Amino acid sequence: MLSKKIEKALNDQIRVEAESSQIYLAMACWAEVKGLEGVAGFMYSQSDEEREHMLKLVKFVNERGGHAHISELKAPNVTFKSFKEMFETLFEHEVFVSESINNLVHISLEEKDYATHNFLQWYVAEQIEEEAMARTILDKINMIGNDKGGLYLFDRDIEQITVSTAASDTLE
Ligand code: OFO
Repeated sequence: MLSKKIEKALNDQIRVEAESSQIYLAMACWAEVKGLEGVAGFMYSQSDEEREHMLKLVKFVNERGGHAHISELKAPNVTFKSFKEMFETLFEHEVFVSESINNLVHISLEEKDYATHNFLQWYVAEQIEEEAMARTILDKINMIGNDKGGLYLFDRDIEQITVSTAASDTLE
């Protein structure tokens, strides 16, 4: 059974994951209308992943005697000055999500809710991956600079970018 405090914190995280999904969906649309098909594909799948992160939390809350709360969401940014700015935003957003997960882990320990603590470890590992991936992408973007040919190759190859981290093995 979830304490009220944990239930509220998990519901706040459900909203964060849902907003993440919207943020990346807006990025996918921006990239698609700019003709960056690869970047758009990458963002569409990031958006789907965030929805899965949200659903995993929804099911966990409901299965543990709580009630997952589906709320209104903040409207995401829909335009960007450059694709570099877009990926910087993605990176900053993932850092924010990691802080939010860390805060949740902290509350689970305070509440002595070890089942929730255990459940959250998947998110801790996932955030290591997502931050590493965003950092790798930003490094590549900085290398490209204003080179149009570089951007063409980046757009072609982005969906193949995978990052292997020490946390990879713990993820499904
Ligand atoms: Fe990319 O954040 Fe979900 O967990």
